[in-house]
Amino acid sequence: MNPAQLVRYEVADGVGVVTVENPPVNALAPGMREGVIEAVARANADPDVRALVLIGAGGNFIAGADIRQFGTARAVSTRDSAKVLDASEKPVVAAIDGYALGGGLEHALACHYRIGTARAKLGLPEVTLGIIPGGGGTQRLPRLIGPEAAADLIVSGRHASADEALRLGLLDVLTDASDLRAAAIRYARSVADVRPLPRVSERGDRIAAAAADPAMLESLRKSVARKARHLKAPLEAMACIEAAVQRPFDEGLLLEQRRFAELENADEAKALRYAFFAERQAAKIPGVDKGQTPQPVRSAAVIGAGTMGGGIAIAFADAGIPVKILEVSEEALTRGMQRIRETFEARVKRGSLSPAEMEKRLARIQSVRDYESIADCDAVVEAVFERIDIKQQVFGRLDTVMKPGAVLLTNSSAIDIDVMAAATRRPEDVAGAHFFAPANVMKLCEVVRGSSTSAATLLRAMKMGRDMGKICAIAGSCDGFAANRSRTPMMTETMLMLEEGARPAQIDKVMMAFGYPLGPFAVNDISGLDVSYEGRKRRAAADPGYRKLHVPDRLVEMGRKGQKTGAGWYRYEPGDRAPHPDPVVDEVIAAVASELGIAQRSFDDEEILHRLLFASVNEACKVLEDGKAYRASDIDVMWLHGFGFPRHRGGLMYWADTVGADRIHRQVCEWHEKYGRRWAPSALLGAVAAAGGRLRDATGKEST
Ligand code: T1G
Repeated sequence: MNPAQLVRYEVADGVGVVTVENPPVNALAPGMREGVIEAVARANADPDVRALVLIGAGGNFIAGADIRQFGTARAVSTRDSAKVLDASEKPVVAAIDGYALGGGLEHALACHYRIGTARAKLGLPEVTLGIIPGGGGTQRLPRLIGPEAAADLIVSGRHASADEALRLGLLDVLTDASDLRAAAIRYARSVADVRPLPRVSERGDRIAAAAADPAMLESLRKSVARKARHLKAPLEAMACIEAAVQRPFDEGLLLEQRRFAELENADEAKALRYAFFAERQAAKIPGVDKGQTPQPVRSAAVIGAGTMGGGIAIAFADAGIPVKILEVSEEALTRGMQRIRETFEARVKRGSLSPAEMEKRLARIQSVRDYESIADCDAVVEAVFERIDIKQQVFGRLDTVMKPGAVLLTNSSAIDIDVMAAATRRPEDVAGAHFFAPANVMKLCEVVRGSSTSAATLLRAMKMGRDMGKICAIAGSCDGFAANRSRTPMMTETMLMLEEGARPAQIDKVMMAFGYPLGPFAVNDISGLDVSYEGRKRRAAADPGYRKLHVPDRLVEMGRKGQKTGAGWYRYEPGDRAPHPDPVVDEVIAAVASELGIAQRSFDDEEILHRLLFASVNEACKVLEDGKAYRASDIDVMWLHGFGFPRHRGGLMYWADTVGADRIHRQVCEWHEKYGRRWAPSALLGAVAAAGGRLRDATGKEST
């Protein structure tokens, strides 16, 4: 958009109305801040204007700085335009509908009054991008709502609802007027003569108590440090909040400015920006018109009340979508419903859900025992036992009963979508909706296209996933699809390194130091060792050269399936999820190693990290080569949201570029010589390495 059109100024009823417009979310493009500064000057110079309103066009206030411009010099910063708003001699009212985020909220904080609609969402999400608010947010927010509430908002980066914002004092008024602009003009007229102007930068009342209570700040700082884990930005934000409490406004502002500049070009911020755009890119299907708007899924069914089925049903209920859960056996259904109730009760106990809200969500989940009862649902997600014959039977039934136009989805984690599609007379309506355990917690929904899946089905499945609060990315159908297929080699190496002398606790420690919240063995204990057991048996039967994983196979055969059986890679005390290393596992490892004649040796941390992640980088390249993902960045999104890959490292392929494709390729070739065919280098990896290119820019071959 032409910068001249980004900011409109007009006078209405003696009020200067400044409207910013940059669709879709009014991100702060170059020219916008200048336009605001100019409008404030005009209004102040015009004797017929008594007050100002700052408002966004198109249902949003301002969603912050334009993230694409980060890392480049800005002629005029949010700090500058905020300063001009703050200093205006005539009162300025921010009129907030939709998003007021980052630099957007900072503009609103620099105004003298804030009026919002029920749709307003206010926040400072900068730390999620590896930076801190840089337009005075760390100084004004604590002065307006107190340091504790400010630290909560700034360090979490979350959005506050209009109700919460009103409660906190972030909004002065919540209006239910249908015309926000008119309401804001009326409000501006009503406060036009109030002097002195209530400038947030001059307020001292909300920080006075904290200034006199260093112990409070100390405990706040500790709590932020605990939550920050591997991130720098939350700690820097906290330092600025402390300055807001202890120092004059201008000094705090200077500190904020310095810290902001240091963070903006650091690796953490670059990786987090990449992740932001990778997520949005993943929502796009190449060659499919952006304008197509799929019908939302308003009612859903889940087949199977096991752990996955229950988790998916909870995710629907959490999103406000009514769901029927079908299980033919009465006993299994009762058990499944009981588990669902327990999951909600645990949340109530933790305080993250009120008992009334729990009942509302439970009421959205209806248990049924026959297929006819789900016939009218918009979508069905099959989550039964991972066996081809059972899946075929289920899809045959669904084809008979489901209304025309319903999307038929499978939560299978490995079986070819075409197998299920072939059991129906509507293969174009069949796709995968692969959730990750626990399905009500993990954000990823891998949407899997079979060879006949229509674009309309894919789009509707993606919309369903988004409406469930999930991040979706598309994979082609193949064993393991894109997410698990690219992760399997890493899991294989974790197991084989055990045979060579590494221990689960050591490997988990390395991966946690890298930034994972849990190590791969602890995660495997949660998802269940038995989940991959069947797949391995299938692969071994199909491929005589398949390298068997004796250690996990034996553990499963001993009944050690993970947390659900009280033991897996670790031992668990009843009612406790803390993993304890178990000598029984060491004995199994020693027995397998001696049977195979493998000598034991020690591993250093870098070798562990590289062996695990290079194996997966190589496989991810093969996924792209085979056309089973559209883009390398989609695989990164899958790793971030399906496997807890540390976000500040961008994603698997983004991280790989920080090591270098060439170095990875050389190492993969070396391990290929040493360990054999499972390390066969990907041609794509070789090509990117030879060209000195970036893996993150790689795209998938066009085909399924
Ligand atoms: N910059 C550039 N593009 C943006 C953008 C932004 N801030 N926000 C959204 N977009 C694009 C996005 O890429 C997508 O484009 C389209 O808008 C719709 O977004 C000084 C320095 C507002 C909650 O962190 O969190 O201000 O893919 O699909 O689900 O302190 O976008 O269609 O081409 O996400 O309805 C702070 C980031 C910056 C807000 C809307 N601001 N945005 O979610 O739609 S730091 C943010 C969001 C800052 C100051 C500092 C979300 C949203 P395309 P969408 P949505």
